[in-house]
Amino acid sequence: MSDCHAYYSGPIPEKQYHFSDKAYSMAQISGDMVAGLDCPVGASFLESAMWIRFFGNGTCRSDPSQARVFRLACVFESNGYEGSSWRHTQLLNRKVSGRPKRMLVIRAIGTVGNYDYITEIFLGEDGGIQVREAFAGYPEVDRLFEVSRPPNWGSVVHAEGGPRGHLVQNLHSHYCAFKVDLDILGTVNEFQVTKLTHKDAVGPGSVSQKVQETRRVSMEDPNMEFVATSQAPGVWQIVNTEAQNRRNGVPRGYAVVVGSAPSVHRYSTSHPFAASATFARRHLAVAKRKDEEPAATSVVDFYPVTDPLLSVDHFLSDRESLVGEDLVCWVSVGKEHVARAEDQPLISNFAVDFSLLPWNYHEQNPEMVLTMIGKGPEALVGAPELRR
Ligand SMILES: [Cu+2]
Repeated sequence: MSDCHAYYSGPIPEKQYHFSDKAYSMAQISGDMVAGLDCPVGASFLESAMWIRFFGNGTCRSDPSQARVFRLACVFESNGYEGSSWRHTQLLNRKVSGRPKRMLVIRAIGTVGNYDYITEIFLGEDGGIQVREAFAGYPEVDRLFEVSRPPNWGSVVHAEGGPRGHLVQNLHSHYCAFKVDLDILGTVNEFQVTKLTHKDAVGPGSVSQKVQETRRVSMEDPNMEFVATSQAPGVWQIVNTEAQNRRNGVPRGYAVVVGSAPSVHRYSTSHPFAASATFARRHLAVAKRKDEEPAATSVVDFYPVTDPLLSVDHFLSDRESLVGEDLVCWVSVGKEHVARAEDQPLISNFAVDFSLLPWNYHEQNPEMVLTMIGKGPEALVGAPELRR
């Protein structure tokens, strides 16, 4: 994860504010992860160093020489709790076979103040990787004393009036940037997009039908915004054209699939938040990998800026070739947070996610050769049953 941003609305435009949560280190004000709450009892915990200490008078000190260890992450195996990875009922005899969904789970929790960020990576047996970012904690609020009509910059979550005013939870968003440095069988890769469109009817009596079209994206372009939307479904994938799948002859690759309700920030490019938030204009940007482009944002670009040190738009603006190159996917997943009464006093954790799925990488479903429940689709129907 490269950064998480939050953009808050306000009662007047001048009271809008935003957070680059990387500025809070995403780790140094965290607490230890708890067995039985954050991870199953028996999970392996990974420790890291914490060198910021808080004192009772509200001050804090950063002193690496006084660092202590804390439980930053855990790793465990999830064995079938999410159902099956594949399942089949044989139509003729209704016998069932399948493979319980087993995953290696890596979970880390970073606190930034009011929110805890729960970052999870699920490694599946088919080579698929799901990345999930869950938000936990409490949103920022403001007060409103006169309510002639509901505020459009947030939701009243506690109507009290009087000297304390009404409590309004500001409309805000969460956008997290991930750097996905995919190397498909080496670093000579390219980026392909498959789009679903509709082909017109060819003549009287004919009807239109949907078709799939795959094209290569040959160069970086800051104006190209890959946004997962129901209006333009498709597949984004990084492939190695020199490594063909032996079964179907197409390039082996991995797809980037946005899994959660898609949202991108809709600020105009002139908005003060927009310059350091170009990653969140789209779900995916693909750029040539460079050492001088290590992260989607810079920690010093906290406040509104016109010329950020790091910006996905800048990465794309030199329009370099994406063909036969070492590529990086900048993936952004996020959510607009409209308040509900149940957000008080603490929200229920909610998550956004994306997946990296093998796409013609394997010759067939690799999980079919693993131990299964039942006898398997081929063994389920014997010759005697077919004769019956
Ligand atoms: Cu929120």
